[in-house]
Amino acid sequence: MAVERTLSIIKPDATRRDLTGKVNTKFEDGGLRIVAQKRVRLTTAQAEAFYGAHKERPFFRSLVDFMTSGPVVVQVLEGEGAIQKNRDIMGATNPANAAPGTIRKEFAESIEANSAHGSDSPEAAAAEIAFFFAATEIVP
Ligand code: IDP
Ligand code: MG
Repeated sequence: MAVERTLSIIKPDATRRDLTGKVNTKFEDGGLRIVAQKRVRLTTAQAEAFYGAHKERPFFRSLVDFMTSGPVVVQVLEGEGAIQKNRDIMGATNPANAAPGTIRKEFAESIEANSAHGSDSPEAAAAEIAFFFAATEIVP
């Protein structure tokens, strides 16, 4: 398995409850290194663009409102098979279906306010990392 990078976002429900450190511990304990990280407040335009693939979904407007409701921590995670590993550490989208010990099982408030985002493919990871970070901001 090759070393990969993936884009992670600690969502507003988690920053509001000061869970950034606990989420990061899950990543680091799971073999992912945080090679870039910044805390930002997304604008509506940024959130709409980032979730553009979901534009036709019924929850799109609510998701944009949620993602702009407070600070997020955007980060690049690096490691062996990082894209799938991050998805495994996050758990299922709906916390009701997430496995024990996952971020979403332990921390998520709802299917929408589910504490973390992770890229779902190499193509998405490359695009999402470039959306938030310049190459010079990623320090392996
Ligand atoms: P993922 O984050 O596990 O990849 P996606 O299907 O890509 O899940 O959905 C993106 C985000 O949209 C989810 O993380 C969640 O915040 C929100 N979302 C997904 N499905 C629903 C839903 O049925 N109702 C409300 N929000 C949803
Ligand atoms: Mg997704």
